[in-house]
Amino acid sequence: MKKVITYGTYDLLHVGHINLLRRAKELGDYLLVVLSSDEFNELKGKKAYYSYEDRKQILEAIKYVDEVIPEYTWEQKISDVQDNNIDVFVMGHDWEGKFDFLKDYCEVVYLPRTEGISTTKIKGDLMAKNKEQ
Ligand code: C2G
Repeated sequence: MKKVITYGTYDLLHVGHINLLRRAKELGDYLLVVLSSDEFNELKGKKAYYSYEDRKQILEAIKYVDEVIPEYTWEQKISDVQDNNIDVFVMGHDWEGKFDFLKDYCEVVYLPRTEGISTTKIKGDLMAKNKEQ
């Protein structure tokens, strides 16, 4: 069984996330998503709208996703890959090169992002709409 791993906050789920998860799953047979905890989001300078538990439940409902575990630190990736017998690490190309150290442990793939959509854009558009009303 070829196991794939990817990481993220996955807040306010949108087609960019779904496109990433679908293509990640296509690279293997099992997709493990390591989901940023609320505390780790603070480290990343992100404030998710949905709690970790809600974001986890939403991800677990996606047919491409086989398992969701928490991301607490930047440093857990090597042990995550080893402990879960991962074959392929996947991230969007906004992270191009940042995780190449994992090439000693598994294949590393950066996929093109979906243009024109992001959680930040969604939040901004909603705020602008509210101001218009
Ligand atoms: N993504 C994408 N297209 C978009 C938006 C996001 O392909 N329009 C991808 C990102 O490249 C990432 C995944 O969807 O691979 C999740 O995006 P985020 O939730 O923003 O994740 P991020 O904050 O980049 O977390 O340790 C790594 C970090 O946890 C990555």
